[in-house]
Amino acid sequence: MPEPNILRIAQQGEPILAQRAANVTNLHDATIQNLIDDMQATLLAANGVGIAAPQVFISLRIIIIASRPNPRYPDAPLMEPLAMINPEICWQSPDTCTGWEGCLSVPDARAPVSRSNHLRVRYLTRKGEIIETEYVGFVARIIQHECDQLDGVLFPERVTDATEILSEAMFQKIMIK
Ligand code: K1U
Repeated sequence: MPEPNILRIAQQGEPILAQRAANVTNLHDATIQNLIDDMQATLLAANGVGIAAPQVFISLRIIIIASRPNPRYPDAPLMEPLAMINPEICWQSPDTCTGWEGCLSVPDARAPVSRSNHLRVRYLTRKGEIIETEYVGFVARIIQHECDQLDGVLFPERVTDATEILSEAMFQKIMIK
């Protein structure tokens, strides 16, 4: 198994971030398995809680979710990085909550975004098992944020009041005591 690579992260404005990513059809190929390892290593190095393949310049439907407790979401679960291949949100609750988001592809911006509280997602594991399961709270938020990125949508498009977008420094000063 090759050492994982830390990949370059596409920044807002790169055309690949505005495209709909394609389904993975060759999950067992070494190129896909290595890409999953590289995405996990890149996510860890960037200190994020999620990443989507288009963010590393690959237009395929792969996301990694790696929730952990943090100052804004102290009750968030601590997860081993979980790769979801061809994820589909098959149900999402009408009840929503607003929470702060950031994005590795939109550096130095934080803003509140309204998302469903609860969802059901179907995906393939990296071994090819079909999983259908439910998530709530911060993990549900990360999944919606990452699935949006597979459809070419970055979180600033979900912000309803542009005056609420903060720089990282102001976010830390105002929101994190
Ligand atoms: O670019 C990304 O998709 C990663 C993004 C995911 C995300 C953050 C917050 C809400 C939903 C989805 C990040 O991880 S940016 C880093 C960040 O905001 C963060 C890091 C640790 C804990 C909490 C947030």
